[in-house]
Amino acid sequence: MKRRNFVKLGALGSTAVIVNGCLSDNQNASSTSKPLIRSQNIKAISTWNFGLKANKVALNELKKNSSALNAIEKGLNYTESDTNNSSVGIGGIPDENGLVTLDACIMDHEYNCGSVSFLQNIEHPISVARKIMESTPHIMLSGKGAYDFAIKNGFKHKDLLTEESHQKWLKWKTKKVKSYPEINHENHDTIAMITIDKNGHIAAGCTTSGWAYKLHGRIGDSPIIGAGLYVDSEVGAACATGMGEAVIKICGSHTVVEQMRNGLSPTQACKVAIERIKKSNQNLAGLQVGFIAMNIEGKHGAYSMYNGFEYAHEDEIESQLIKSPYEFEWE
Ligand code: SD4
Repeated sequence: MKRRNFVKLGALGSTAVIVNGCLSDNQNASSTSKPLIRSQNIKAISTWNFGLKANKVALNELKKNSSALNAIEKGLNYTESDTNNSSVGIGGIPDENGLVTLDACIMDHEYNCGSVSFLQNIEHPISVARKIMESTPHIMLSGKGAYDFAIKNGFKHKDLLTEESHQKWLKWKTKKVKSYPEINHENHDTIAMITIDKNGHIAAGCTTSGWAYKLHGRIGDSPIIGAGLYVDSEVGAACATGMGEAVIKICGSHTVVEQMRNGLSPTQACKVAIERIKKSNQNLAGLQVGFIAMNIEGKHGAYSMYNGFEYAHEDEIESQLIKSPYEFEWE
């Protein structure tokens, strides 16, 4: 990781937001004294700029009266197949051994969830996670077991390492001092998505090839229910992106949902989780984490440790890329 200085923004963090019209005061409207009204306006939010395209696919699904869960799967399948994205599915940056290993999980409005970790050679880990959720008594399958399950259930073996990712890995491998790329949308990030359907049901999913050049066998937060994502139909949903180790330590997405349960807005709730990450890590240099959240009223927000995080929002009226408020700024 390239070392750079960072400056604390403190209270400024939440106000130094470059807003694209969405993180306005109505984001702070929910309170314990006012019951939440379940939104029936279809919408999708997802992490990073590649979320724009995935949201469109999800919205098309929701417009057909399909479920929030179907929209998650279709939207994330799109990104998994997109070779331009180097951190999810095909074209994902490999681990230190040059192998693309994938983590994903999915959750619906009834606490049903499924997850795969350390999965190789399967194009659509999110669909395998859903299959586990819907056809087994289990929640998580990992490694070869997950792969065998996928093949048995009709998924096809596929080489996920593109020539471009392979070349980058070869270059990285020959470096004397191995450094890990900074976390940004070009080299290291998950797509995580939250959707609401016409019935007001909320669902979430995330899928990733994880930390670039990670140790072989490393599993991040993205397949861990409560860390990578969490859904509670009484409250809303949250998802994480960034340094998975930091997210796991604080059960990040569950923390965000519980803060919304206590009356905080999605943005405020995400901020509380980032503050907890600050407390639970001594070295914050380069430790980028971003959370997105949506409550059952359809209000949404995000918060990240550093500048640079953004999320995509789409409903029947507009499609936007929204810059997240953040705690620290890279100098
Ligand atoms: C992980 N949070 O594996 C995931 C994915 C990621 O930046 O790379 N996020 O830690």
